[in-house]
Amino acid sequence: MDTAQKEIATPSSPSTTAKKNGATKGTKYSKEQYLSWYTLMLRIRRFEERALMAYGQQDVRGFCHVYIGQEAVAAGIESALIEGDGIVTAYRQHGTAIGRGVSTKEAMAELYGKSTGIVKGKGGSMHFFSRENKYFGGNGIVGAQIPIGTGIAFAEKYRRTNNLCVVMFGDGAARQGALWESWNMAMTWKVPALYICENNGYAMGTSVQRTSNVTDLSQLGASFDMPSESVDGMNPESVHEAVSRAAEHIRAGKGPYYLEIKTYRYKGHSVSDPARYREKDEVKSYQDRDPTKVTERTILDNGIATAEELKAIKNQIKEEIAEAAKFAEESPLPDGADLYADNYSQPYPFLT
Ligand SMILES: Cc1ncc(C[n+]2csc(CCOP(=O)(O)OP(=O)(O)O)c2C)c(N)n1
Ligand SMILES: [Mg+2]
Repeated sequence: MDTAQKEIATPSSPSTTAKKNGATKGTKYSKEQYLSWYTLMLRIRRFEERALMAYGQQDVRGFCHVYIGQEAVAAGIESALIEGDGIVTAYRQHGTAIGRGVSTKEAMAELYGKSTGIVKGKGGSMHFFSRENKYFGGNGIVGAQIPIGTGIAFAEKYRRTNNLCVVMFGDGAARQGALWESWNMAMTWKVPALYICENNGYAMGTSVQRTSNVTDLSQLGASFDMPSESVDGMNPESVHEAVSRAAEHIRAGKGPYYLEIKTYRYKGHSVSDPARYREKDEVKSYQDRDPTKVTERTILDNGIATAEELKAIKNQIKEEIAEAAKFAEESPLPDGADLYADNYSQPYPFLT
């Protein structure tokens, strides 16, 4: 990881957060915590704005699904986890990966398909992976990560660790059969899985209302007796609190927990979607509650930090993202000879 990035980006250590030590007067958390959320959300936002520009200029090709609007989810999850917890998610994943500690340089280089990318330019926008950061991807098949994450959680239980696996998916994936099979097994075996549905209201151009009789997606856990909550996803504080509650339950050995986190993507499904299926007012109503702005207001209104301190963070991020883009542009393309390296395979009959 980039050291410059680490200094301002690493979420507060979980113990600091859990004890809520040093909370600024009138607020729930410490200055360090608020600035950490703010910095991470801004880093993700600026990274993706720069990535969209690169796609627009055709410096980058292929798919690109941005997370803009959803940053508080990644930020609130990270601050509530402990060392060794894992995360697996879908293809709208740049923000989650950066939250895990993937540097903006490695992330940007991956979008450019360069050999310095987080998976050496072989994955692209949807398939980051970082064993070091216990980040298991990045999955392009809707819902595919749900059984994978259930298996990772099973492994934690099998190895008797105190860790859990966060298994993230969208409202569209919530209707995949893979989820129902995984949840049944996860509850039966009480594996340490935290299932998180990022309900941004749409699966490509289709709203939840058009595909689901039950539109309160927090109810989906009921038929498995899985503890479930609905959470405001436009604010890192509410996400952090819900994830902390869920993690406590899971670490006590009581099995899976499910959070439906209500959020919104400001942009279309991917770079090629003009998002004509929704009203401008709807988008604006969420932008008015923008998580970076809400957090900035909390910080300034409560005197947690000064406008100058926030300005310094903004400038640092601006510089960091410009450097990441330069790094990606100047990095070499992968060597064709590496094409078959790092592929996982076993000789038949596979499970020996
Ligand atoms: C199994 C499968 N079916 C269909 C698709 C095509 N597809 C890609 S994204 C998507 C929508 C998923 O929406 P959601 O789960 O809500 O995630 P979001 O894009 O909102 O983050 C679909 C249908 C796919 N990639 N995989
Ligand atoms: Mg969705």
